[in-house]
Amino acid sequence: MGNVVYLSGGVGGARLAHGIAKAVDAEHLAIVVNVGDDFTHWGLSISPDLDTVMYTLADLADVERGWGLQDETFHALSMMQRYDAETWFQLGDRDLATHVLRSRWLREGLTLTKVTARLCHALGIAPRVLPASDTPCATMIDTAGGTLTFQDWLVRDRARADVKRVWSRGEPRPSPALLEALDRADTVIIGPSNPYVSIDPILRVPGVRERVAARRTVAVSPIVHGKAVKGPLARMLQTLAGAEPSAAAVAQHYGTLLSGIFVESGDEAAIHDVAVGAGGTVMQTRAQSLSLAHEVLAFADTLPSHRAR
Ligand code: FO1
Repeated sequence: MGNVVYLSGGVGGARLAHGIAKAVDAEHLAIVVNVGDDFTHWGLSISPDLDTVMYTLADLADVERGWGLQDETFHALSMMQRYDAETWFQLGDRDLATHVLRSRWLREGLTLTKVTARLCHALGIAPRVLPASDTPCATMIDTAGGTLTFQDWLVRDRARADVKRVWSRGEPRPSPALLEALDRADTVIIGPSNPYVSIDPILRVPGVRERVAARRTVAVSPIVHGKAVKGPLARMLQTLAGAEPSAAAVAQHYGTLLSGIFVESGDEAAIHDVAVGAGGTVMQTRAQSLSLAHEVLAFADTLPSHRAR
């Protein structure tokens, strides 16, 4: 399988990152993570998708919640409640150490890539975890009631408003490490993440889409039997693409970017112009994440190793 770049966002993306990191040697793997969810909260720089990947790879993640740390307490949060401060985004006490250190190092002038490398090194994470951009590029959600930042829409308002448009605010800039990882990649795997709010923000970073398009690229469908495993994707496909939620609708969204798509067995119907692999894509255990990683990588290896440039 050579050098692999894995694109990740959200909880589903992090789940498969765990299996990919076990299936691919660290020196042949780079995990590129969405930073469109990032925002400032309680005066701290929060990078939810980077933290979800980091905690998952370090086996510290709270598995059923999908984000934050296991064995977490929320005493700081309850004190914030007493001060009548914002508590809609639940930052745990152990989780706060990550946000405090990231915020301090960013203030000291380190890039988000460097900050992430320090945190991952301290947690004993071997593969490179690379932010999609070293500059802010916040995902914005246009709704009938106005424009919301991603976390306000998803968490504060519980994704109530229908999405009319998703866009990125800011000038995203890829790190040299990110472009070098893509230049060396033999295979790009797109995780079972929300294409609109987790993967498109990565593809919009200058230099990323054309490198992915020029390589063997396989996406893992985040829709299983017409339903999103987690989050608002099913409704977004209806409102943004006018499509009923399906693996075929996801393949349609990515279009010619993909060499192949890997779907839940039984979801192969109506997928054209792209190779289709199928297997068990729901990951409740680490064993299922590892077996899915092996199946996806084996499927990718059956596809032409490079694309017409
Ligand atoms: N998601 C929620 O739905 N509610 C929360 O209170 C919440 C807190 C939180 C704290 C730290 C963190 O890293 C992630 C957190 N998330 C929470 C998930 C976050 O909204 C992510 O952006 C989603 O997982 C989508 O990527």
